[in-house]
Amino acid sequence: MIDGKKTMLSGMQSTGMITLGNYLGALKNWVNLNDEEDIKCFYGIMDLHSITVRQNPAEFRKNARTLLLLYIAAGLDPEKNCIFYQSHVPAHSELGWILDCYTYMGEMNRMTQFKDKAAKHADNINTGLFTYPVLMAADILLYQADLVPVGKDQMQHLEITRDIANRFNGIYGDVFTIPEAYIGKSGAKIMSLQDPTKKMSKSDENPNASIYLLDDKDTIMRKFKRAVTDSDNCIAYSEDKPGIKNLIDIYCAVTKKTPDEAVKDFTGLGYGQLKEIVGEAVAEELAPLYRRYDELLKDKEYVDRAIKNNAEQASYYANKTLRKVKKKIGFTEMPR
Ligand code: ATP
Ligand code: LTN
Repeated sequence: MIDGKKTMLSGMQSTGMITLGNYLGALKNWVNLNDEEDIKCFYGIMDLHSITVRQNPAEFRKNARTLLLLYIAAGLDPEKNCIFYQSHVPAHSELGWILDCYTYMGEMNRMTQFKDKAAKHADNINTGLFTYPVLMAADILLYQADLVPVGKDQMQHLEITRDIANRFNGIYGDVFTIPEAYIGKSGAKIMSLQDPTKKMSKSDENPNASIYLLDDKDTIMRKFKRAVTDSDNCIAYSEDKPGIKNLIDIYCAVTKKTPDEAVKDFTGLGYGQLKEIVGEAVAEELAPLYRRYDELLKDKEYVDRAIKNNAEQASYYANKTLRKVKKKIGFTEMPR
């Protein structure tokens, strides 16, 4: 709670161009939630998390800026919401370290994202990758978040955040709010267009596997045209037909229809037509975002001012919690 309002925090890593999966599974839900309820919202560009995987400096800086502009372009107003770079608020790193000392190796060893990422980056299994969930816990607990909207893949990280917070509160009294996960209404998991058994991911090496939020209409249509399906040529919503199911899920997330309604829309059509309709619907959904992004690119002053104001606001709340934590643990205050 902050100023008597429920508090929400979420974020994404700035590791690459965000995909339709990130948009439909996360960003769009944040925007919907924002319209629905009177909540104090914090959205981080989680750039400290991003360096668990090696980044090219120039690309890294650009990706972080693009992510911020896309948050705003998608409908998160930086004057009503606190949108900030994680690295602008040093309290994240500081609380991250403190919480490392209240987290067990055994707990981190169970994290499936660590196992997946370690397998993918076998040449760089750094300790940051291992303690990634502790930094995520710090992100959440610093703002006393009640709600954390995330995709299902992040549930395990949220559970560990609750465990760490309960452990800390058990020792020192009520310091942290215990956060709840918030899985949004359109929380569909969007799958890769090239391998519909794998999730669509911004770090996929095959650019045809993902729709990126700044892809133009031709590119979107081409990628859908090439999407992997099956050879039945029968449109049905079934786990046995992952390629078609994924196209229907995307269509439903964009049009707010149910799978039954969608299948009715497609009666009598072939796969080619299905792909075209889904492509059109996605291009239409993303067009305003693209336009707004372009306007923001030209308004550097407005964006820079928002970054600075929001970093100050985030620091204010984060430092408040951090001071409390340090006092409880017994750190010596600097003499005034
Ligand atoms: P990376 O490829 O760098 O691991 P990613 O594309 O898997 O990244 P994350 O940065 O891990 O994305 O996730 C950002 C948010 O988007 C999370 O809330 C996550 O649940 C959601 N998300 C990611 N991929 C999908 C997807 N394919 N479908 C639905 N939601 C997704
Ligand atoms: N691990 C998250 C990104 C993230 C996050 C957070 C999400 C970092 N810190 C705090 C919610 C709350 C992911 O989506 N990969």
